[in-house]
Amino acid sequence: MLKKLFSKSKKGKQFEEFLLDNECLPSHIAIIMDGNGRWAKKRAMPRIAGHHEGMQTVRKIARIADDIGIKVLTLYAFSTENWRRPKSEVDYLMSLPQMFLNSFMPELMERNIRIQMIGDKEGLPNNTKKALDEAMEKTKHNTGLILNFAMNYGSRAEIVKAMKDIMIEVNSGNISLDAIDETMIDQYLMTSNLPEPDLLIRTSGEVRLSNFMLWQLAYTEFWFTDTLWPDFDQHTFMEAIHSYQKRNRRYGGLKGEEMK
Ligand code: V07
Repeated sequence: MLKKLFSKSKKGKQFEEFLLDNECLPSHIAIIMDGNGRWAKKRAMPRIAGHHEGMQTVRKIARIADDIGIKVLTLYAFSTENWRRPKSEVDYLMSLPQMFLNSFMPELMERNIRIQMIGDKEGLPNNTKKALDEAMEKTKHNTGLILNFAMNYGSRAEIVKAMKDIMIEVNSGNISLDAIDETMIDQYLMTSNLPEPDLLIRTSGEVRLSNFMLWQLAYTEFWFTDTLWPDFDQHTFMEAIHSYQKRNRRYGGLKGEEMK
C-alpha cells in the first residue's frame, strides 16, 4: 500500500508530500554520516560546530525513522580510525553521546525508542561509557525503533573478535569445526540481535565502506549522496528510501536466493 507522508514546516504549513510504500519499507537502515567538518569549513566555523550540527541531524532523522516505522537505524558515529584526529576534536566527539542523551532521553522514552551500540565500549572514556550504559539500561524494554550507534567500531576488529570467541568454544570442545557456518558467525557478531541492513546511506560524496559492517552489508542496497550530513533532511532521507523501494520492486517477482 502506498502511504502519503506529509511533513510540516516550522509554521505548521504542509510543504512537501512523499509517497512511501509501507509494504516494502527497509527494516534496517545504516548510515555513514560524513561531511560534518566540510559543512563547518564552508561556513568558516570550527569542525566541532559541524559535529554539533550533525548531532542535531541525528535527532531529526531518528524522529523521522520512528515516524515512518523503520525498525533499526544504525549510525556510524565514531570509527576506530577516528582516534587519530586531534585530541581536542576527539574529546568533543566523546562528549556528544552524553549531550545527545541528556536532552533527548524524555523523547526517546515517549517514542519507545531503544538505544543500542556496536563497537568496543571498553575503549571509550569512562563518562561516555557511563552515559551509553545508562541509556541502554533505561531503554532496554522499549520495543519501538532501535537506535543503534556504532561507537569505536571497526568491522574487521568485530570479525576478528567473533573468530576468537568461536575458537574459544572450539578449543574447549563446546562446538565442532563442522558446526561453524554463516549463521553461527552472524550470532557471534555485535549485530546478532538485528536484521541485516536493507539500505546503506553514505553522505558527503565519499563512495567507500571505511570498515563499516563488511559482513552485514553483503546483500544491502547502497545509496550515496553529495549532501553533507548536517544538511541531510527529510527530503534526502525520503529520496534514499524511494530509491530503495524502486530497486526492490524490480525484484518483486524474485524471492530468497534469487534476490540475493
Ligand atoms: C556524533 C554527530 C553525528 C555526525 C557524526 C559525528 C559527530 C550522536 C551521537 C550519539 C552516540 C551515542 C549515543 C547517543 C548519541 C554521537 C559521536 C559523534 C561520537 F548513545 N551524534 N554523535 N556520537 N556526531
